Amino acid sequence: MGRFKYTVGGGVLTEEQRQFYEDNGYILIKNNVSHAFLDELKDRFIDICEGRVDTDGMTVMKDPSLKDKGVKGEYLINKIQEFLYDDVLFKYCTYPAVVDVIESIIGPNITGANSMLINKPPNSHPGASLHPMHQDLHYFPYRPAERIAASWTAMERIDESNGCLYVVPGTHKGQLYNHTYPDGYKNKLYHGVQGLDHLKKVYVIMEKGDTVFFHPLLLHGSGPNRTKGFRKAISCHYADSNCYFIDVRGTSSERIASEIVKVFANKGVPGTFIDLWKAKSRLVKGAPGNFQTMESHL
Ligand SMILES: O=C(O)CCC(=O)C(=O)O
Repeated sequence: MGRFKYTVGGGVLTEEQRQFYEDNGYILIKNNVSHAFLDELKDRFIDICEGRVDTDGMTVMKDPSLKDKGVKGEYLINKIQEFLYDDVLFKYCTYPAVVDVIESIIGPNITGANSMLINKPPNSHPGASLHPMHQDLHYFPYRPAERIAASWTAMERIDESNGCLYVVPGTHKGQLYNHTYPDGYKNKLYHGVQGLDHLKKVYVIMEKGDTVFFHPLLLHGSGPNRTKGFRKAISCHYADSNCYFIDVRGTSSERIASEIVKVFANKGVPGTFIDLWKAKSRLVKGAPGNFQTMESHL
């Protein structure tokens, strides 16, 4: 393992870039997804918002502050999840310039475990538009943490005016905190860590096509969109297919697990928390592993 604990090596990251990730828990790669491809993904998102695509298996979420405002489509939908079985959006998760970086971090056997396209529509209440500070590992019943990594690509310029992603460098080396709903507007399943606002945040200003890769214990969140435009980003969480599953009962993730199990049961998809994670995941590259034991997917 040598001096590297949080990256495997072997992909495209240089030693310096690996060292930055090791020290900070994230790495920003400029201009690594083509604008034309991002426009294709955006068109697909709009088709989904406007009901032109079968969304069976996907989760389509509405901004809670805009639900009663008479807006629809892209002006209302703030997130699409579980798109790994959508032929168009899945192409993001297999995009070589993204997967090659992921391979440097978690190794060559790669499963897409979580997928999200996050939209911040204009005119949302700031409390609903922001994403509270959190750690993604809170949501995941698989380990080890260092064999999981996220990619998050800006689909347009993202800065402090329209909902910038912020990170707290170095927190990937620390503990998994307790997460609860923040006061005020509650986006379903958006738990946050309370009481850590004093920590120094780094705002990751990104141009369209830039991608930030980060560790699942890294504290991060995003601000509200205060502009009259949209703010879109697409993200995938990847796991080494050989990650092992854990029972989160009795841990700080127990509550989110039971909320997620209920959400899926209400959609007619029964199963344990672990069953659901296996069903929503999809092999991206390399040998199948512990995620690929289900015969069916969502
Ligand atoms: O896109 C954002 O604003 C933040 C998304 C995020 O951190 C998440 O969904 O875990």
